[in-house]
Amino acid sequence: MSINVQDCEFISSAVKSSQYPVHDYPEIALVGRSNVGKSSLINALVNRKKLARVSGQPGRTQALNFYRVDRLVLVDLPGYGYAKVPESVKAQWKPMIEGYLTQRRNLAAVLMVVDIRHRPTADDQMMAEWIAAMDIPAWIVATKADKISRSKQKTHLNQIISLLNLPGIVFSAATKIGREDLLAVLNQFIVG
Ligand SMILES: Nc1nc2c(ncn2[C@@H]2O[C@H](COP(=O)(O)OP(=O)(O)OP(=O)(O)O)[C@@H](O)[C@H]2O)c(=O)[nH]1
Ligand SMILES: [Mg+2]
Repeated sequence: MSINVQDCEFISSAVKSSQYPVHDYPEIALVGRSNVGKSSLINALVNRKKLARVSGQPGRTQALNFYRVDRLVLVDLPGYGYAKVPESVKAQWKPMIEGYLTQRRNLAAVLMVVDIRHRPTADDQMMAEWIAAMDIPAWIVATKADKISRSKQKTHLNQIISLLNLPGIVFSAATKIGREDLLAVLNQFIVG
């Protein structure tokens, strides 16, 4: 059976584990640098403009946000690697992201979102290594594909895959290219 994206809702935000929602669904976490398009990806998946909050300002998502989509929960994690965020805020992000990824029992898979136009940063490489070491399924979603030509999409994706050592898919929240591929990935985690 395939995922019913129309059946979706915002559950809650959390800045610490005691605030995580209690449920039995598998969670798919979205990690990635600030402003890469994690929240936009969620909206594109469910065909809504405003389920997840998107903004032109990087560093917008400063908490974990939980969205139920059918019998899965997507978790929008705060973006890392944005220089202009105050140190005090950055100091809170790392434990927020790492705490979630290491402790959350519901965690079933990770989607690492990167901008297809750019070479992954040192932060991205660290995150990818870290995810690989966690031993749970993970994919790179190379988004903003609408910003480059089709031929570049292929070469860039291959470069990103070889640097980060994870399987990858091309995506665009603007054109929804790759949406079906991503839904196929998510379908694997629907139980019952
Ligand atoms: N052209 C294009 N723009 C996109 C795409 N995805 C996101 N954007 C734009 O990129 C900006 C950042 O998008 P967000 O979805 O807020 O990014 P985020 O990763 O959630 O950012 P943080 O919450 O700061 O970590 C917004 O201006 C979006 O409209 C895409 O696929 N194509
Ligand atoms: Mg966001």
